Amino acid sequence: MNDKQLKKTSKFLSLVLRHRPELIGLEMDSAGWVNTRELLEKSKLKGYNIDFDTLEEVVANNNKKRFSFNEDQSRIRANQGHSVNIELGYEPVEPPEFLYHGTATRFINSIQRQGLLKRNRHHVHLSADLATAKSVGSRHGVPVILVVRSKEMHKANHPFFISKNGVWLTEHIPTEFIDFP
Ligand code: HQG
Repeated sequence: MNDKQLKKTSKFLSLVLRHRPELIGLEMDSAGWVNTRELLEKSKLKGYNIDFDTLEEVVANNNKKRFSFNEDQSRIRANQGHSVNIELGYEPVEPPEFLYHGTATRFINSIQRQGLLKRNRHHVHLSADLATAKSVGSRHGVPVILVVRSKEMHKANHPFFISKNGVWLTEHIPTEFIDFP
């Protein structure tokens, strides 16, 4: 399967596994898992004919490792980025000294007032490297990278989590912990 087709499949999976399972009548459990066979059957009914090999390829090769199977591959879920109300069950972990958040210049004034908000998602998303933060920011406009003093924030009792694909997550980042450029 070529990159374009894989990307299209990944986008469709992001939509149903993170945001709108009801679009294809898919049942999702409280941890975000769906039945793999049911996902394929119900996708097909809606005109997305994905076979199991393609699904495996997306899970294994998707550039951000957005999805995971359970052990016997009977269930699948998105690793992060949900807007549906589920509980991923990640354990709190101590973050590094700094984490990075890529955003767009046009949001800066508002972030200076409110801190970083999770908006539609379950968490504010952060990365451990600058390149990822820059590409995340570019999705919204002219990118700007905010440095979050994560260790200090953690010491002040804000829990941090890391998703299976290495995205750092936290509830809200007050402005006092953000270094603006
Ligand atoms: C901004 C991608 C104004 C925030 C990426 C961001 C990520 C504020 C936007 C994942 C604000 C929300 C998430 C405030 C936050 N005022 N703007 N107070 N607080 N914002 O897409 O972090 O490709 O929900 O800076 O790799 O861009 O989907 O979040 O610009 O990990 O796998 O509001 O999505 O992963 O945008 O991206 P998003 P995000 P996937």
